[in-house]
Amino acid sequence: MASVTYAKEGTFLSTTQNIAKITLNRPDALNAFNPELISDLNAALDQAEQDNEIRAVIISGEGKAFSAGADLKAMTELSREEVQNFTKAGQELFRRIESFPKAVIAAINGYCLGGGTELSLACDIRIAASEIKIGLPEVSLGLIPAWGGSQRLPYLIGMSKAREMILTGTLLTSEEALEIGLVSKVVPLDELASTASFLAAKIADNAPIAVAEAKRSLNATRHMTIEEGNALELEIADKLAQTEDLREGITAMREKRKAVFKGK
Ligand code: DAK
Repeated sequence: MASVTYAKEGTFLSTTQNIAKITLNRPDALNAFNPELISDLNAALDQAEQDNEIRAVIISGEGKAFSAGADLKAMTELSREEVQNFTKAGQELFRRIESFPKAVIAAINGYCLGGGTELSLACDIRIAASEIKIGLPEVSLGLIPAWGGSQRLPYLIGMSKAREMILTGTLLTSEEALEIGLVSKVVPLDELASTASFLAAKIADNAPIAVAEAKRSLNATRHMTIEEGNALELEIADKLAQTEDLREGITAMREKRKAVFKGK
């Protein structure tokens, strides 16, 4: 996993190391995505998924970028078939992050361009350092945001702003990104990691099956009618009603103590 680093961390809320910190680690190429980075990020996600202690994941970038997008050098060296495979691999990776059974937070530092932005769009929460540049400049290169960006962005910020961003390829400042809801929080760079850890800790303190099912229900809104969505909520509520964690949550509330969830 040379192009990605993986660390397990504890937080102020837990003695257990229940947060996975995944860092894109190709700073010399501004963490641009090549096939190796995609494969390494998948391997890091495997580790986070299989580790029952991990309750939330933070993704960030080493150096002055979150990610400058697809590796343009690598792309020029690939055959047509390899480009297709690379595109599919990125799409699958970002779908995996979107439906990952644990919450994923993008802590965006510096440049967040093209595929970097598309990665962040697949995460549950995006927070940004105050000096970022974020956008989808693909059309300025003769491409489109083909790793799910043209599909997820309108859903997150509305079609009007999404069209403006994608068709002009304009990069936004952190304040502009906050204003349109592309990111939910902006903090000074030296507070980015601690803010991400704080959010991750809050999530990690909640009932893990409920968090995973809340993600599933939120993700379903894109393709379901309200009736179908309500049916899914009913199914999930029934499933959660059978969990030990729900009993623990209610008991702890009555006993005025902190709940200890086991993910069962
Ligand atoms: N790919 C590869 N290397 C990159 C890179 C990138 N995207 N971005 C930067 N680098 C490298 C630079 O080449 C440089 O390496 P050396 O020349 O030192 O070896 C190093 O990172 C530092 O970059 P700079 O020297 O340029 O740093 P500056 O601070 O001066 O400028 C910059 C930062 C972010 C403004 C600039 O690096 C830049 O404009 N980079 C390109 C950003 C960009 O256009 N990214 C692509 C976005 S589009 C698809 C698959 C994927 C996608 C679409 C379709 N299919 C296959 C159909 C996704 C597309 C995108 O992501």
